[in-house]
Amino acid sequence: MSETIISADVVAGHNAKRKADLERDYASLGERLDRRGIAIDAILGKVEKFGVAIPSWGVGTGGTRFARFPGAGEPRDIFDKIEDCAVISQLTQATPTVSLHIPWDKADPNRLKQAASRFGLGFDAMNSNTFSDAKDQERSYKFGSLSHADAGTRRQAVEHNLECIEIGKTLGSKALTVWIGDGSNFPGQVNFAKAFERYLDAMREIYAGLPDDWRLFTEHKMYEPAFYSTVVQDWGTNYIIAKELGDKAFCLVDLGHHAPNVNIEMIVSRLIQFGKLGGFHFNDSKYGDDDLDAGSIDPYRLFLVFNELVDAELSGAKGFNPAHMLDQSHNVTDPIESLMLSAVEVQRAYAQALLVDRKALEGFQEANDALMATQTLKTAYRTDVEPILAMARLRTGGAIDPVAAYRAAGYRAKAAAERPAVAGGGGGIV
Ligand SMILES: [Mn+2]
Repeated sequence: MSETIISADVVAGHNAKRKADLERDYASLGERLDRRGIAIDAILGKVEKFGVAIPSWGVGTGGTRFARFPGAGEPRDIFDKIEDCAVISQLTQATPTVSLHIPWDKADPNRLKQAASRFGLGFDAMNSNTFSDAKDQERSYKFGSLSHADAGTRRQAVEHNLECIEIGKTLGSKALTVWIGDGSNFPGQVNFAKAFERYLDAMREIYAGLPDDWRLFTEHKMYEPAFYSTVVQDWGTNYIIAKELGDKAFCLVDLGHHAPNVNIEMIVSRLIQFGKLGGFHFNDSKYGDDDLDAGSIDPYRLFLVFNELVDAELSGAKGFNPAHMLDQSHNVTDPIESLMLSAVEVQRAYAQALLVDRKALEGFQEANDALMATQTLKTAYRTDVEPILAMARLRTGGAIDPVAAYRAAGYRAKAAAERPAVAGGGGGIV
């Protein structure tokens, strides 16, 4: 039995006050879904099994490009971060794994493993960092890393990624996510083709170091920190990379890494169709890589992405096994509360997508009935699935209302007393 950070009595007391209402709401929703030919318990079973990884950097207070305003009780190191992740996991029962970022989270891998397993947590994809300089690093990444003009700098970046794989092996991770900030700020600064060729060569070396049962995820981002050109700027380039590298290479889709109004769900469909969807960094944005809570700006888009995922799941798309991760960074909310709600929003989009009447949708598509086709999606999206999500939490030991339980437990105040503020803290935008 894993340890819990919030007292089990607090969670039990919280749930006891809400359980009767939840049971009524669940029964009522069950009756309405039954009329649509949907068995609520089958949806509940799928939701209970659904998990999304917490990024270790998400529990620290992030920043804007201009300033960082540290919050009370911020984690001082990776061990504090693991405790915060354990709270999220305990109350939501939707986040069984943590995704580490090296070197921010560098520590003895055996100690890390022990710290996580205390709370029943596992490790998701490892994340490398060649977009900023680590302390005592020999060569700078100011002008790039895996695509750098200097062979020694590229070598250093390759070695760093290989080290991330080594650490991940001990932790039981099965994937490496690579995002680079390489690019240029001025026309003429970089030769596009040469930079991409250097990147591919470096990635081939990293790929060669991948264990057989691992996957390599590459993450595209349309701009920033390089604003004129970016080496891995969109899903097309990302697809080329995955194709060039081989069967263990897949594309990672960070929802915030696209231009506003881009049809991300269609990108997801394309990557599924050609067997190259690796996974997600879920978040939301208004303008760019805002790293806001999942579903906070456009929950319908999150649903439409899950509509594609559920379609692939139900149709048994070959090799379909996307990794679900959050990626967000906060300045104005308590990161634990934000991450809990993001996990719930991702789960909500999944549950809603499970409600789509796919047979009817296909019929409307075949008949060119645009109005009824789109209404079929809306019917699923408009269904309030909160009783299913809350019931999943109740049945698996979480809290019916995770934020209310978290606030009642006074965890942040306790953390603030135990963790004096430190400089740095390793937040970031990824
Ligand atoms: Mn990301």
